[in-house]
Amino acid sequence: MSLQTPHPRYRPYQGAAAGWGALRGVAHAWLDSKQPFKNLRALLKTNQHGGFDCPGCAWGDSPEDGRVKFCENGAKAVNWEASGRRVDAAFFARHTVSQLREQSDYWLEYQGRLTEPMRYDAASDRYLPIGWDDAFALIAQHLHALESPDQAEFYTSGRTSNEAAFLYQLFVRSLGSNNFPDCSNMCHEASSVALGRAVGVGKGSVTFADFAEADAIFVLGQNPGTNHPRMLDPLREAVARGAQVVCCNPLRERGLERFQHPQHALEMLGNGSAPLNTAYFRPHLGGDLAMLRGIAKCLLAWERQAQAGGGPAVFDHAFLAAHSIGLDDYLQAVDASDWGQLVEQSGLTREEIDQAARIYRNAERVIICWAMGITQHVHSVAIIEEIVNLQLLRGNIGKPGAGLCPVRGHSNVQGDRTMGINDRPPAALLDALERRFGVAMPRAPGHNTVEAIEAMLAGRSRVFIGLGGNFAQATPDSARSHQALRNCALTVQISTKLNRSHLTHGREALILPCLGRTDIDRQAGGPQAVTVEDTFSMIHASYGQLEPCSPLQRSEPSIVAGIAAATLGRQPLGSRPVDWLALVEDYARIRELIADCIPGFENFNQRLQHPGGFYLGNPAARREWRTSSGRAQFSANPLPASLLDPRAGNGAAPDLILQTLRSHDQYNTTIYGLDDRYRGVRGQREVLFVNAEDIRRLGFEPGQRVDIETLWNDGVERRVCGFTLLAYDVPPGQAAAYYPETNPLVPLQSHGRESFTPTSKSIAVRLRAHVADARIA
Ligand SMILES: Nc1nc2c(c(=O)[nH]1)N[C@H]1C(S)=C(S)[C@@H](COP(=O)(O)OP(=O)(O)OC[C@H]3O[C@@H](n4cnc5c(=O)[nH]c(N)nc54)[C@H](O)[C@@H]3O)O[C@H]1N2
Ligand SMILES: Nc1nc2c(c(=O)[nH]1)N[C@H]1C(S)=C(S)[C@@H](COP(=O)(O)OP(=O)(O)OC[C@H]3O[C@@H](n4cnc5c(=O)[nH]c(N)nc54)[C@H](O)[C@@H]3O)O[C@H]1N2
Ligand SMILES: [Mo]
Repeated sequence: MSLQTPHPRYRPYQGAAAGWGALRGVAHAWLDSKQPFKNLRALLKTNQHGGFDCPGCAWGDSPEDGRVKFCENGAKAVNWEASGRRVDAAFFARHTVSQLREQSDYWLEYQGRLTEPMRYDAASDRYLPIGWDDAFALIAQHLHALESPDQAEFYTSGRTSNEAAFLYQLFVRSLGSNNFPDCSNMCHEASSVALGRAVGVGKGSVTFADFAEADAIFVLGQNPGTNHPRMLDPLREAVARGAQVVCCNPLRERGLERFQHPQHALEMLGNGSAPLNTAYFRPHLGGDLAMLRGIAKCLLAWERQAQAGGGPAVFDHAFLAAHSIGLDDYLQAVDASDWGQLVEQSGLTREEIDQAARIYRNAERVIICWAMGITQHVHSVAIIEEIVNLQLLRGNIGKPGAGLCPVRGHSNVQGDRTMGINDRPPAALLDALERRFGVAMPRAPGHNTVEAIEAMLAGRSRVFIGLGGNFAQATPDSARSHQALRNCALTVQISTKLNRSHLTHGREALILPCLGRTDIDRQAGGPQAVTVEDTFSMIHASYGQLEPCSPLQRSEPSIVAGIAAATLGRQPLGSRPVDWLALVEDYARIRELIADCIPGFENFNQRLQHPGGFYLGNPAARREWRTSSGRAQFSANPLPASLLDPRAGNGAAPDLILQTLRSHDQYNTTIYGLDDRYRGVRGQREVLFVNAEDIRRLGFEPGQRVDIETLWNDGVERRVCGFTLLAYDVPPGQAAAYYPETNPLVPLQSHGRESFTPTSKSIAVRLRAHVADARIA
C-alpha cells in the first residue's frame, strides 16, 4: 500500500515501459490482495480458454495463442477484485456514512469486497443489513410509485456481462423507458456516433490479426502503456518487422516511447528496450482534426501532382468510385482549410504534418487507433469523421491490415451496447424485442449520462439504479452530479467494492453486493459462464475461478432478475411471458433469448464452445455500408472556429487548457495506489503537470500549490484546491491532472456536439495561488 505524502516526489522515470518495474507492480498487487496463492491460480487463467476474461481493458488477444495473457495492470485489476478484505455488516456498524465520506476514494475501495445487501438508515446514519427479497421489494415499491418509468435512471458500467446487460435492458424497456445512461456516454460515444454515420457500424473494423499485416499504425490520443498494456505487443512486433508506428500525443508517454515485454524474461534481463515509435507528434489538445486535415491536404496535393505528371495515383480511385459518397464536398473542405490555420490549430509544424503524411502515403495498409484523447473534446465527432475521411482516401477500410480501431475501455463496454444498453436504441432492436416478447417497446429516446444528471437535478427523475460503476465520481461537475444523486428518493448501487456513489445517496439507498469476473458463479443449473465482447468484436465466455467470499453475494444477472421479478411479477411480458427467475438458473437460457433478438448471435450457445469464442463480424470490414446512402460517407466538416466550446473562457483568456487523465496506478475511479511510475510521480495525485515556462509566465514557481478554477459562462464556481505545480514536459498552454480528482472542474454543459461526452480533455482553467501555500521539500 503506497502512502500519501504531503508533497509529491518527482523523479523522471528512466526505465523502459513494462520490464522490471511492471514485474514489481504485479508482485505488489498480488501480495497486497491478502490471498496471493488463490489469486496466482486465478491469474494464470486470465484470458485463457475456460478461464475468465480480464476485468481490465477491452483489448483482445489472438484466439489461437496459448501464451500467458495478463499484463501488469490486468494483474492489478484481478488482485484488486479478488481481495481478501471484507466490507461486511460489522464494517458498516463501525462507521457512519458521514465518517466514511471523509475518507479518500483510495481508502474506500481498499477496504475490500462488499459481502451482503445493506440499506441506508437515516436515523443512525449507517448502512444496516437487509434481506435480498426486502431489497427487491423496496426497489419495486419505488418504481411503482413513479408516475412514469422515465422518472428513473438505469446506469450501466462496462464490466457488466452480456447476460446481465440483456436482462437489464429487457426489464427497463418492459417497464417502458430507454433511460440508459452508461459509461460509454463518457467514453467512446463520439466513436459510435461518427462511425455509425460514416461507415454504418459504431465499432472498430479491424481484428487482432490485422495488426500483423499493417504497414503503418497510427496511435492517436491514447496511452496504451498504462491503459491497454497488451496492445504494446502487436505494436512492438510491428516495429520489429519494419512497419511504422506513429504516435500523436501532447505528452511523451513512456509506454509509447520504449517498451520491454514483461513476459519475455530474457529480454528483461538485458538492458535493451526497443524504441516503439517511429515518429512522435505532439499536437494541441483537440488539434488532431487539423493534423488529420493537414495530412489529407498533403495527399490531395500529391494526387494532383500525380494526375498532372502521370505518376502513380495517391488516392484509391477504384475504392472511392465503388464505395464512397461525398468526396467532392470533402475535397472542397480540404481546399478551404488553409495551412496557416491547420498549423495553428494542430500545434504541429508544416514539416511535421508533411512527415506524417509521407508515412501515411508510403504505407499500403494503415490502421488508425484512438481513445480518450480523441473522444473527449467538443468536436470529437468531427475528429473521428476526419479519421474516416483520411482512411477512405486510400481505401484503408475493409482490407487486411487496415482499418479503424477505436480502442475500447471497459472490458465489456462494447458488448453492453450490442446487448441494447443504449439511450437511443436502433429501431431494429426494438422491433426484434417486440417480435420475441409480444410487448410494445418504448420508442422515445431515453436519457444519456448528461441528461440523467439534469433530470435528477431538476427532480424529474427520482430513482437511480447503478449496475456497476461509480456514478458520483466518474461523471463531470461533481458538485452537481452529487446533488443529482442526493435529490433521488432511492439510489441503488450494484457493486463489488465500496465507493463514493454509496455515500452520495438518495433519501433511501441500497448497496447490493455482486460477484465479479473472477468469482465462481453458481446457480441452480451449476457454475455459469458469462460472455463478453472485446474491442475487435470477438465474443467469448468467462468462467469465474475463485470461491466467492460471501454466500450472500449474488451475480449481476440474478440481481437484475430479482429486481425485474419483484417489479413486474414472475411472468410479466406480453404474449410470450418470461420467467425471470428461471432464466438465471442457467444462463444458456438468457443466451437463447439473445440469439433470438440480437443479430449475429444465432446459435450463441453452440458457437461459444469454440476456443477463443467467435467473431461477431462487422459489415464495414466486408465493405458493406449500412449507412443512409448505402456507401461509406465522407464528412465535409469545416475546421472549428475554436478548439473549445464558445462558452469556455467566458470572455477571458484561460491560463491553460487542462486535460484530465489516468495514472499508472488506477482503474478509472478505482485508485490502486498513489504513484504514477512512468510519469515519475510518487505519493500524491493532486498534482498539475505544466511546463516550467508556463509556470513562470503565470507568476508561480515549480512546487508551489495552486487552486484551479474553470472558466465557464454560467457564473457557477468550479474549483479544486491545493494542487502542486509539477514542472513537466507539457506543450505550452496545456496542463494535465488526474481524473477523478479534477472532475469538479468539468462543467456539465461542456460536452461533445452530438456525443454528449464531457469534454474531459479540454477545460479552460485559471490558476490562483493556494492560500495555505507550501513547497516541495
Ligand atoms: N490500467 C488501466 N487501464 C484502463 C483504464 C484505467 O483507468 N486503468 N481505463 C479503461 C477505460 S474505461 C478507458 S476508456 C481506457 C482509456 O485509455 P486512454 O484513452 O489511454 O486514457 P487516458 O488516461 O484518458 O489517456 C488519454 C491519452 O490521450 C492523450 N491526449 C489527451 N488529449 C489529447 C488530444 O487532444 N490529442 C491527442 N492526440 N492526445 C491527447 C493524453 O496525453 C493521454 O496520453 O483505458 C481502459 N483501461
Ligand atoms: N474527468 C474525467 N472523467 C471521466 C473520464 C476521464 O478521462 N476524465 N473517463 C470516463 C470514462 S472513459 C469512463 S469509462 C467512466 C468510468 O465510469 P464507471 O464505469 O462508472 O467507473 P469505474 O471507476 O470503472 O467504476 C468502479 C466501480 O465499479 C464497481 N465494480 C467493479 N467491478 C464490478 C463488477 O464486476 N460488477 C459490478 N456491478 N460492479 C463492479 C466497483 O464498486 C468500483 O468501485 O469515467 C469517465 N469519467
Ligand atoms: Mo472508458
